[in-house]
Amino acid sequence: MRKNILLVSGLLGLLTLGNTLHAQEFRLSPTPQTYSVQEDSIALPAQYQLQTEADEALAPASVLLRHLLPESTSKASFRISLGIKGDKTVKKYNRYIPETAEGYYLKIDKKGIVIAGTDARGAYYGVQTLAQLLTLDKLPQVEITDYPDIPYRGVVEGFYGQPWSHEARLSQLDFYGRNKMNVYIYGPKDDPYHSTPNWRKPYPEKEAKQLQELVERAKQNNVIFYWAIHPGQDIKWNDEDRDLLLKKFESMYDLGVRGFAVFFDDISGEGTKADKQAELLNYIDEHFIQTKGDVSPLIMCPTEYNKSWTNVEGGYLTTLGEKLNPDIQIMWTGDRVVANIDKQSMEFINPLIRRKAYIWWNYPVSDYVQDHILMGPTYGNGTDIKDDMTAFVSNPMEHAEASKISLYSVADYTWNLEDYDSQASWHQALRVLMPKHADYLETFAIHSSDLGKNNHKFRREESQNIRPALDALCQTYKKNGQIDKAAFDQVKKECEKICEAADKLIATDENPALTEEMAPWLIYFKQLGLYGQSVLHVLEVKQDGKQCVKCALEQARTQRIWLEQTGKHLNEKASQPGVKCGGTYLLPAFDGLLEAASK
Ligand code: 14T
Repeated sequence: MRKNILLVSGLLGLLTLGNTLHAQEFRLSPTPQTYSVQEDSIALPAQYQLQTEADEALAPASVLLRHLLPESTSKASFRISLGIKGDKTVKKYNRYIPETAEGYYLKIDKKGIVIAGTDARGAYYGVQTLAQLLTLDKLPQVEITDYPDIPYRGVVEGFYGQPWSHEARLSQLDFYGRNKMNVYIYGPKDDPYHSTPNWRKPYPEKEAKQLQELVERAKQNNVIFYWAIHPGQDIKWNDEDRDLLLKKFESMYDLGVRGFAVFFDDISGEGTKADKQAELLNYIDEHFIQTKGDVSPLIMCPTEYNKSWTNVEGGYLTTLGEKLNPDIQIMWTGDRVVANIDKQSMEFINPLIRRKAYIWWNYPVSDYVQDHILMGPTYGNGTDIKDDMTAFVSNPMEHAEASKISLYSVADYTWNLEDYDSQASWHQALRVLMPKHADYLETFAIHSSDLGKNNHKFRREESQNIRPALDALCQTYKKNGQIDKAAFDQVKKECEKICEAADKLIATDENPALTEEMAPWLIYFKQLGLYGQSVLHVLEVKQDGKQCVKCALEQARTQRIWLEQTGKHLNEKASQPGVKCGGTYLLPAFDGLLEAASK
């Protein structure tokens, strides 16, 4: 399969992988900007000679390369050159190296491999692309010129609820490195040392040590670790609190942190004043960020962080735009708290804040719909806004591993907006998370996509694969009691698939962290599949007239109670207790059929 594709693409010459190849076929992700491949692949040489500069910034790239290809010797004729624009090792290729920050040029041919980065992170991304190509049986002869559309891409752990575990965070940072995301912002609302009341206090020893470990892991993955503080609910605008905040930042700096953020979201009272916020932030910028010299630009989240909460006449954002030092980044969630971002939303905010907004995308965060788990495709953001923002970070679910479905696609989207294909990216994400159970995972995910009715009026497509059959079956049956045979068979098959997927996913050890997070929903999902089957059984029994209709009805109604009770008693401590999936089309369709059959 793979070889055919490479042959075809070889004939096509230049292509962008994302457009040409489909799910289950080989794709590089994030989708490279330009890519060409020769017809014949090469066998991976047993040994090679590594040529690179001893540059500390290149360490993550060369460590990764040596990990991928351990057999380096000084004698082999096959050469791998790894370097940064200006290095002797890649001098011959200078003109092919992209201008854009974090770009790289990667060339593989019979003589060797060249990985030439625009900068150290670019070189690292070149090696990450090579890592993906090395999963093929043979190495394709490629030439790739690649760079990100958005300068800062990543994740803000900014949700309410159970913060991610230390293990989950370590795994996330590796995932970001592999997928070319360069930002992780630490800001879980329910860490008391991030927010009120303890933002002034240093972390206890154990937490401090873990944060230090995270910073180290981020560095290995070329991810900038930002630590955010959320002081607004009780901050006093005096020198004492200002100095306490700086002291806290200083203690985080000592743990290795080189990126800082101040969040003023979701607060009331004194803390919301724009001029006071600006004064404090400029002070931090001038007396901490800039004096350190090795710290990334300061990030702030405003109190009016979305359009629906913005009172333009009130002047809050105008004040920030005018007063905040130009190098301070301002976050923005779009037209609403939870919203997709498009050209219009960018054209509203950028002039107001007099800089390009730092997008905080509130998806797949589920802290306001905790009875749902959001596993569907990632779609809806504009593909024409790459020049309108400095950053795009996603706020995920408290379910870290499940969030990777969406984060994988966020990485793909933010790297190359125009070539982003949400369906293909979703399919590939499912394969990355559970290679051997991807089809089962897809069955669960397609019915676990929508959020249900919610305060933010944010909805997602759900059960798209079976909607036409469900509609046909329900319509005909409700109209004249007839069964649309083709639709019936399709729905029946889907119910079987649901039960089988639930069984396989609960039992597999392929990705234990993911199974653990999905478990409450899988238990419900199985009952949903059984309920569907019991409803279809009623329709059949009623039609053939041979079996006891009353018994079948009784059975289906009991199964409905099992479903209800299962859903209610799982995830009971959440602020939206219980679990739900298939709630948008499957369950209403089954209920409707059962009601019609009861008449
Ligand atoms: F900072 C912001 F950009 C932001 O989105 N803040 C919070 C965030 O921590 C949370 O995860 C997200 C989704 O629930 O929304 C914001 O929190 C809210 C939003 C509300 F509309 C909290 C209360 C609200 F009423």
